[in-house]
Amino acid sequence: MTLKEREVEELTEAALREIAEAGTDADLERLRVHYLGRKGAITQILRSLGRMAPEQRREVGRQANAAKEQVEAALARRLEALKEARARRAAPALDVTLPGRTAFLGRLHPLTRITREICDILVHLGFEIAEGPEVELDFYNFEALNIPADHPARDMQDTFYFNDQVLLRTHTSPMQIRVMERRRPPVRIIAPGKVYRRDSDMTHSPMFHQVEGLLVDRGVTFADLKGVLTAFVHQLFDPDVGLRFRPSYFPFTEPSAEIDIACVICRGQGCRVCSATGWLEVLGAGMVHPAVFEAVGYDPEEFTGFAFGLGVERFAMLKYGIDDIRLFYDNDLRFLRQF
Ligand code: 2U9
Repeated sequence: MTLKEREVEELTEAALREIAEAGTDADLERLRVHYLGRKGAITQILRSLGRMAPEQRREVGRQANAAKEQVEAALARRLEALKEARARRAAPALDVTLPGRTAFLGRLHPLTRITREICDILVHLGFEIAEGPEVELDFYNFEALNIPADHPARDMQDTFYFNDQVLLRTHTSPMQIRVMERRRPPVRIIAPGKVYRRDSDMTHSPMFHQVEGLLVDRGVTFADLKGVLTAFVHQLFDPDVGLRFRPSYFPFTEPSAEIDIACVICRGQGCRVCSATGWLEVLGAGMVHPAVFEAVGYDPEEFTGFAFGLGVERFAMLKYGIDDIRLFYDNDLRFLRQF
């Protein structure tokens, strides 16, 4: 590097350093004149090129032109930075005394809340949660549950079919069949989830939620069913609520029962909600039918079990005193905010 070349290099470095340190527009203007003005340092070098030997002229010329461009760009950048800093200082200061913005708090849907309450109690009693498909095969939804081909539940009036084998599950029971197919007893499971039936009015929706339970082992009796379901109802509603087991019929259980609690509205006196009976039906249950065990390859001589089922919407309506099931699905905030 020649002496001249070193001089240009040092000049450029000095210019860039001074520009970076400049604090005002006037400083920058002074620097521009000093380096790029008519008598500026870089200008003078460019002017002196004509007096140089051709070899040196080419090298110093290239260097001085590059220096000019760099210094021009640095001046423009620093001018812009100073302008931005002034704008920031001019902006109104943050007023820390202003009240904060209200955060909108979400909350759980009443059906989610009650489903969790139901499942929590049953999990503490020793049941495991089992979940599975809503689109089911006829075998799991009906056949394996001892529901014969001519049963009214299989009618097109009651069930949503995709074709003659595939349907929307009408209860969560197919899940218990699937678990029993895979595992040997003891089995203690609950199956929460959406189910579908062709039904729609104030108390019926084409999609609703169930929680069903199944317990299978050696030596399980109806006394176990009564004990578990009594503990469950007492925890969910009220430890003092009256309870009665009524004989009933389901194809998949024998014997079967329906379980009523003393009306939570009138405490058994008789009102509109309990249709003047003083009782509210809350659960169906029974001892698993031997034909169901045979369908999954369990020996009904070796194992017994009980099963139960409940409608989540019905529970929520009773617990919160709601008279129209459709309120759960409208997503009207005036309704949802009450929970
Ligand atoms: C298997 C064997 C038996 C589940 C049961 C009920 C009785 C019942 C209804 C309550 C209101 C359905 O939501 S609801 O409409 N359920 O009354 N469910 S016993 O029985 C089973 C399930 C699975 C393998």
